[in-house]
Amino acid sequence: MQVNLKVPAIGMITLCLVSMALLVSCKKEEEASKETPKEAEAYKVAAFVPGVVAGSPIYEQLVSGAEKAVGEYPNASLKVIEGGFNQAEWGEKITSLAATGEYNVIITSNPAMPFVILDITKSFPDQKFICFDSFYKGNSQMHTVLYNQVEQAYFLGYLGGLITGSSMPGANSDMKVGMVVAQQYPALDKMMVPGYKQGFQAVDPAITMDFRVIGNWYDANKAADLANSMIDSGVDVIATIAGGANQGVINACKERGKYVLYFDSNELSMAPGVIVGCGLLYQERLVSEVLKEAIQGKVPYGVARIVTAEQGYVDFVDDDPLYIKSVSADVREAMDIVVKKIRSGELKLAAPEL
Ligand code: RBF
Repeated sequence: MQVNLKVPAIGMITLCLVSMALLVSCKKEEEASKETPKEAEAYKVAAFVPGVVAGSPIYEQLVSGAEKAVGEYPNASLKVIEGGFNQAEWGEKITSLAATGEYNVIITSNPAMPFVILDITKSFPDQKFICFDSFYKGNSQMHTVLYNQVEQAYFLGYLGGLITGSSMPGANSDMKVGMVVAQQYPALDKMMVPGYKQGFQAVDPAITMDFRVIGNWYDANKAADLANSMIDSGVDVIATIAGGANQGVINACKERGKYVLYFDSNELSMAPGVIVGCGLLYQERLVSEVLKEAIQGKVPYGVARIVTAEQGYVDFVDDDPLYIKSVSADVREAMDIVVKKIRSGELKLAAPEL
């Protein structure tokens, strides 16, 4: 009897195990089929460039970073829209984009953009926005990431301070550095100007700054006029934050044997020996990372982040042969110490919330 009973019992157990395994595998398939259409759903990104791409590395990187992220997802696509230099038209142009209802996310970059977008979020409550190089918290449709620009400006200010007091061929006896900007805005006034000042004053508190405003992001002629007038008054090194108009500062310094400090990307090869220092923002990497998070539904909308040199998003170009060639060894040695301190977080330069 026992033997007879054992056979059907083993059969029953086997049957149970087989059906359980079948159930589990069906469940897995069900879950997988739930994920497949989601992954295959189109994910459309619009990149709104507030200005023009050419001549502005920070915008070039916005586009290349977005292309990189979208390129990794067969279902994702990217449309790039240049907003042009008339800032009064940006809101209207973004409104038209949001009104299509086509884009899962609209990305853009500069510190003014969250404020251009705020009203638009009210009219289009389903539209999501990611603003790079900017700070705004508490709007559930918007995620922002700000660079610690105090750090970028400090790198260049420190180098400027060292150069103006150096015996490099273009340096004179005046302890004067310059800064040319396209326009004034809170991020510039609260981070870049103070960071630059802290930098050159850390070299020597007696150094003064000649500060000029162009009035737009494209007028290279006016930028050259301003740079020439600064050089006339004893400036030997000029930091420039002026997009396409940077070219005017570069040309003036080239003609007069003076030095340029450049923000956002390594452009040393654009004017070797003239552009002697470059700050770096890893905007391409940041845009690509954040956009991939967006595609995966992981972006914390409503949150504002600040990224720093210690985290690897802000830096100074010290490994390019052109830097080594055009900046004297004593200046580079002094610069090395400060660069290491900022990279490691030993020298903390806090970025204010904007
Ligand atoms: N930076 C550029 O390189 N090109 C531009 O056309 C440009 N336009 C800007 C417009 C506004 C209203 C603001 C607030 C900033 C702009 N920036 C531009 C500056 C950019 O966001 C960043 O602050 C600087 O490039 C320094 O990293």
